[in-house]
Amino acid sequence: MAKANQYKFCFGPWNISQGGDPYGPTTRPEQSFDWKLDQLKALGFDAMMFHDDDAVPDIDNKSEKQILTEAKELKKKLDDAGLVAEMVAPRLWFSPMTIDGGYTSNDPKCRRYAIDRSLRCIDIANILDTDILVLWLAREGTYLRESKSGKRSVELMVEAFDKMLAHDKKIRLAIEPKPNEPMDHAYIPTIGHALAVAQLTTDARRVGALIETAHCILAGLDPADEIDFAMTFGKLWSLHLNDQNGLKFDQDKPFGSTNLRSAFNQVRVLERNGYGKHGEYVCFDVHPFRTTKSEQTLAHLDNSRRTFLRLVEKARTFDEARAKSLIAERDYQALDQMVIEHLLGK
Ligand code: GLO
Ligand code: MG
Repeated sequence: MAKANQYKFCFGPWNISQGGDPYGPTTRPEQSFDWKLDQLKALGFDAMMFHDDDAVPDIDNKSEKQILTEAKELKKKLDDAGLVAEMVAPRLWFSPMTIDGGYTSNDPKCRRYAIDRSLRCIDIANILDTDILVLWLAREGTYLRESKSGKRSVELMVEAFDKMLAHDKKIRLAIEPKPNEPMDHAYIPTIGHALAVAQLTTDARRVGALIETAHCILAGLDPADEIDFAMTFGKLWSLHLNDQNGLKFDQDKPFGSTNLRSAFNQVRVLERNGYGKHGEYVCFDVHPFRTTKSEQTLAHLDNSRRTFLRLVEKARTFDEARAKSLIAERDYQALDQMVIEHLLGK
């Protein structure tokens, strides 16, 4: 198996979830943040991802000073555990102020709230010593096409991104595109959209992307191609590997759970493009199944990493020379079978 130290791994506290869905209550008890951090360490992961309110709970009811104090306490806790923060993300989809979107809300007071909260989130990122602010633009879209203007919404997002870039000269914005859910349609549905919007900002070099497997599939796209596209621009700064069975709600299944060949192709392009060489992490944005019992509440994380590492080995032992000659002969039939047999093993 490929050695774990060739890639660095992380997950977020929300990835140890309780199994609640819109049709039924939770099926596992909630665990404390400290317990989750201990498990991350025990599993041998390297970093944790944070929403701003994972780092500073109840953030909206705290003063700026209190936010900074609590962020410093968290930093100490991470240092003591020998762990780091991979990124911080403003959770702009819970508050009553973001019901109709954050940066693209039709209400200027709500837009102000979204920007202010994002700037506080950058302050937290500074204290936690990460330069990545992840922007999953959950409610930047519409339920009703006539309720917002697409052009105006893009302009509002660029305005908001510019304020963040000006607030801190080192922060990098990693846009996490998703085509739908919770909204009917989102304004930045794919990596292409994210990188195009980056060009409109005052410092395009500091606006890049995070790719999530499930989000690409929900957009009807091939996650490996999306990864290749972002890496061609040097803009893949983080990664949420998971899996998704077709066009439905966002499932966040373990990596490789639905389509092993697609997972192999994602790993292969990561290998080919040298993902991780500039310190990027492999993050698993996965959830336990609702049916998972408490005793197995961490298995989806460990399993995703196991599958990833097995696929790294598959990518490294793939007969590239033979593949090249089959490509030259345009014998894609044989190439297809070669991939299948390689994945099936001896
Ligand atoms: C949901 C997203 C979500 C984000 C996380 C970080 O579909 O994938 O899990 O990755 O909130 O911003
Ligand atoms: Mg994600």
